[in-house]
Amino acid sequence: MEGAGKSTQIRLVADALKEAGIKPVVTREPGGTRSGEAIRAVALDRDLQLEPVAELLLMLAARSAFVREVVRPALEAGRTVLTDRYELSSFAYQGGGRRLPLDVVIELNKLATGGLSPDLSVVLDVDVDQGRARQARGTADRIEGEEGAFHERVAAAYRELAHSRPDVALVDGRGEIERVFAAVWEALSSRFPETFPPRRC
Ligand code: T5A
Repeated sequence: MEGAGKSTQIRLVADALKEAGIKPVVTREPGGTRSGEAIRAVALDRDLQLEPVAELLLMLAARSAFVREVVRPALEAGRTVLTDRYELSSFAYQGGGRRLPLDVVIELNKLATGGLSPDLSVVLDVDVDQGRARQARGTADRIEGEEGAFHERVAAAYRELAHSRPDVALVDGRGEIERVFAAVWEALSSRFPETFPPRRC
């Protein structure tokens, strides 16, 4: 969700991994490649009007390059990849928020990723207004600037996905940064203790 603290938490997880001797590949979506950053600029340009389908296809075009240029080579080299947003954002924003049929979004996403899904997606759950208040900096981009009802649909879709999929962990993102980090690490550590060893936060 917007302003939920993803960038903050991914930085903390990356730092903790480095302390444990693992240097992760940290990246973000849309973006992470030259073409992806160019697509990001278009997709988030508040001066453009885009149909929901066009928005989805832009996200998927960026993802296709991202998987080919960043994620697959990193995994093949044995690296751990942490990404700030991935396919779950399309399911929640373009499926839930824009009301595109979720089964179609999922199928098209498979085409873009070649079926490469994350081992785990962590969703930071915050109240929509709280997240947007945290973001209060500069001008809102095209998607951030959507009405509250849109963001509520996105949040509801994330919660639904978290409840229905075992590869999604829902973490309460409302507390202090360190407390949220402890919960994020626990979600990772309980599933993948060799990569994310238990720690006393
Ligand atoms: N999108 C993306 C789609 O529609 N479909 C897709 O398929 C994909 C991949 C991307 C946009 O694209 C859309 C969704 C998005 O609208 P983005 O930049 O990735 O945009 O997403 P944003 O949510 O806009 O990212 P932000 O950087 O604004 O939010 P973060 O990363 O969630 O939050 P963060 O960590 O930067 O924190 C924001 C502020 O809150 C503070 C931080 O210090 C910072 O000031 N903060 C806290 N304050 C109090 N308590 C805490 N626990 C805090 N955690 C962080």
